[in-house]
This record gives sequence, structure tokens and C-alpha cells, in this order.
Amino acid sequence: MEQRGLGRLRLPGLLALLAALGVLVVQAALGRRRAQTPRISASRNQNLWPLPVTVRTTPRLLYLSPGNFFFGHSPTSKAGPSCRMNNNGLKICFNFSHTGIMPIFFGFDKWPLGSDNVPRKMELQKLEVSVIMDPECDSFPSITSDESYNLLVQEPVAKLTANRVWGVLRGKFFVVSLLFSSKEIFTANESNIVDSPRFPHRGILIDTSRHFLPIKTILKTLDAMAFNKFNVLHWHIVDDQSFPYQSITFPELSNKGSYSLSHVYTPNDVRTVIEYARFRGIRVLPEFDSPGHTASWGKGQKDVLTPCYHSREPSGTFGPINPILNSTYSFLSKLFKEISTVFPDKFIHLGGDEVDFHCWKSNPAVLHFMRNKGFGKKFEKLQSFYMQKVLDMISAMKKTSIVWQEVFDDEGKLTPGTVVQVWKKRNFHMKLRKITAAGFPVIISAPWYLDLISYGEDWTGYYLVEPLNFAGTPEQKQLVIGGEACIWGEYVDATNLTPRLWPRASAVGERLWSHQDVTDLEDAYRRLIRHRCRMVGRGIAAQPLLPGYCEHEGR
Ligand code: CP6
Repeated sequence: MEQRGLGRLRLPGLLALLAALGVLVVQAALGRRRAQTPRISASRNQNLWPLPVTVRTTPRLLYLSPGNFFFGHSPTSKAGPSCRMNNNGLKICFNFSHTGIMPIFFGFDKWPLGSDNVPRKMELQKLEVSVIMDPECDSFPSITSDESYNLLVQEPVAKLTANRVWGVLRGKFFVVSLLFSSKEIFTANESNIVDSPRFPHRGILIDTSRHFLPIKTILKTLDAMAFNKFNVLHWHIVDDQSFPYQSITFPELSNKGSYSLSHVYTPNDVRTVIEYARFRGIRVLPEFDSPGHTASWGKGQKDVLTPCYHSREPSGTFGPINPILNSTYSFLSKLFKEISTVFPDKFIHLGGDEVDFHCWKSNPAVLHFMRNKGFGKKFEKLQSFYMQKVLDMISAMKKTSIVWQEVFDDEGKLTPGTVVQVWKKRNFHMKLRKITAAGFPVIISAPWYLDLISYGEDWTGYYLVEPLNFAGTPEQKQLVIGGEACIWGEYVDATNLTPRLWPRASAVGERLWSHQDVTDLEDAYRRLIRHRCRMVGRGIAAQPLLPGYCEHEGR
């Protein structure tokens, strides 16, 4: 499971480019130190990602043979075999076969061969799981879910203890990270791990409007997320280009607004995603972005968009959602009522970003409305008026809204408790300071736009972002609930989603899970290279970080 760095390309042009980007110093320093590093051998902690809060290991190596390794529930566990979540959790991490239980590292054809000859004395034979409190077997994960766990890797029985089933899931995936393999055998260091996340909201944004992503691709992404301890799938499901969400109440939205009738997510598809995510402790957070980014809504819903004007005549084109009609709000109220029942999560993302005011400005009825309301020429006030109405609907449905940062910037008041997501990179720390000073919770995604690509090792930039590096009180910092890596879909579909996301998103995953002090790039390189090989072995087509190779490859 190791990869040996074979050094990096030293193209003068590339160096000049890196220098221009201001990363030369870090890269050069790293290169120097790495040159002195002895060849990596299978030793302690070098597999771990994201790094746990505390790891204590001994040099003692324990052996594991897939044919002789089993799971069990501790007799005192509050979550026995009847806990569906718990059992499915076991199956998710480990595939069952006629030989017993096989951890899924390398796919099915890359098994250690001589594993029946392990010295029995030092063999890891069982993982015993114990849940201490009400396990929450039948519930959905939430922002307050307790994901902490303790893992004692000792022979012959390893012990995984957690308050809730969510911690069990995190811990089980971790067992997989602890194991090393060679061609012969699996080994793990004897160890004791105490772990819990730094931030409760650790998300990946996917965009299924610009390109449709097949359900199978979304499920694969959920697998990769679980390997990296992400717990929120932010599903930017509709946008200008297409409306793939099949609404029960308004079927015409996808009938007319999707790319084609096979580019839709049926209610059954959505349930599949939510359930698959639940078994990995992942929340599914739907975004129905409005009033901008809604061109596709207009195809299946009459009068929902603002007609634009040109020299006092309707131009035949349409702009953002029409905020001046009552019919708009009765439509939205029914749509969001449906969404609030289809998606069990407490949060709904309302978007509110990048509203283009030109069309509103051109429309005489909108201008008349503005005059009546005393909004003057401030179209931000009109957007606020609209957002306020939608926010009130969501509150009435006992859900909490998330909005993009523009909604905070605009004039008008924001419902207390509304979460603000910061996406603009410029001065984003200042923005965090302002939003938290006003008492609103925030999600950070500004530094983590993974759809933006450049030559080289850009993950280090994502990795070294410190979310709480802004001037503010401890109470303000407490309002940063986490972050999201975004993979917008303009240039991404099922062919390139996975390699573009992984392992670059893994850097964000560790930043959001591990302790603030975990910032050593050299150490991160070593662990991430192996983690990436491990993902590849498990069928996640994660792209390489450096020239080199994975142990499991080759003929
Ligand atoms: N779509 C929507 C987008 C973006 C946003 N909202 C976006 C903007 C800038 C970049 C990448 C994506 N494609 N609905 C902004 C939140 Cl660089």
C-alpha cells in the first residue's frame, strides 16, 4: 500500500510558473527535505487519512488474514445485530465472501496470497463493536450527530467503541486505513485511537444541472466521501441548464426542463441516494437555487420567470424568478413543501447567488412594484424581499435555510439561524468575520473550488487553509460549522468527476476533520499518497499526486 516518490518534474518553465503563483518557496523547501527522506517503508501511521485526534501505536505488528477475521457485537452493546444501520455499516466496509470477510482495498483480484500462514499468536481475529448510548439506528444523520469513536487494535480481539452508530461507521472505515498490505499479508500496528471531528459540517457540492450525473456515479462519490470522513452531500440539483429533479407536485418541471426524459432523478432515485448516504453517515442537503440560476424552471412552469423587455416590448427572453406575482409564491410554497418531505435533512439550501438584475430593470411591472414598495433603484432590496418570503416558508416548514453569501450582503434582514455559505475567495476571512459578528452560522467553500484546475500540486493550497484564521471572538469562531469542497459541473460529468475530486478533496477532508495543528506538508504528502493508492485499490479512480506508483499496480 505504499508509493515511493520518484521525484518531481523539474521543468524550468514550470518552476517559473510556480514562482509566479507564489508557491515556489514551499515547493523547493519540500523538495530539499524530501530528498533526504529515506525510502518509505511500511511503518507506523503512514497510512492514516484523515489523521485522528490521538493515535498511540506500538511497534508490535498484528496480522490479519481475510479468511480468519470476523466482526461481532459486544454483549454490552446497545446496538446489537438487529441494528440495521450497524450491520449494513459492517457490510459497507467489508465485503463478505465464502472465505469470510474481505476488507475492500484492492478489489477482488488483488488478495494477499500467503495469508493462511500467519503466526497465530499475533493475529487480529475479530473486531468487536460496542455502542454505549442509544445507537440511533433508525434515524438520519444530522449536524449534531456524535461521530466520535475509540479504537483499540490489539490481538486477538480489536475493540471499537462509540456513543452512537455514527461513530461506529467512522471507526470501521478507519480500521481499513490502519491495515498495511504486502503481496503476502495484511498487518496493522497495535494501536489505540481516540477520534472525533473538528467541524460538524464537512461537505462535497455536486452539480447535476450542468451535466447529469448517473445515480451510480453519485453513489460512488458517497463511497469516496465515507473513505474521507465527509458527512454532507450538498446536491446542487437544478440550475439554468437543466432541471433533472422529478417533482411529484410539478412533473412538468423535469418533463420540460431536463436535458431529456432519461436525464431525470425519479423519487425512487432520490430515495436511493438518501438511504445509501445514511448508511455512510452522510446527510443529503438539497439546493434549489433561486431567484437566479433558474432558466430551466421556466420551461415547465408558466409565468415563474420574469419576462425581459427591450425598448418597451417583451423581448421574448426571461430572467430570474418573477418576484412580484402571488402565483410565484404559491408555486414555491408547494414545491418547497414537497422538497421538505422528500429530503429528511433539517437544512434546505436556497441559493440566492449571482442574481442578474438587468431583466428586472427592464420590466415595467417590476419597476412599478419597486416604486410602490419604496425600494428606489435598489434591486438588492427586491431580492431581499423575495428571499425573505422564501425563508419564511422554510421556517414555517420547521426547516433551516442555507443561503449563498450574497443574501447576507444584500439589504434587508435575514432570519436568525440562517446559515450563510461563503463562496467568493476575495477577502473571504473578512467576510467570515462580518457574518459571524452578525451572529450567523457559516459554511466555508471559498478556498475549495475543485472545479478550478491548474498544473501541479494544488491540493497543498486547499490543505493549508485555516478556516478560523480571522479576527473574532471564540463565540464567532464557534459559528463556523464547517466547509465544503465544490465541484461545479460546467466541465465535469461522470467521465472526470472522480479524478477531479479525489484526492484533492481529501485535503479538505483532513482540514475539516483533523486537529488545527495537523499542517505538516511533508507528513501529509506521505500519508496522502498512500491514501490515494488505497482509494484506487477500492475502485475510486483518484488521480495521482506526484510521479510514482502504487504497490497494488503492475502486472
Ligand atoms: N453556479 C451557481 C456556479 C457558481 C455559483 N453558483 C460558480 C461561480 C463561480 C465559480 C464557480 C462556480 N457555477 N449556481 C456560485 C456559488 Cl469560479
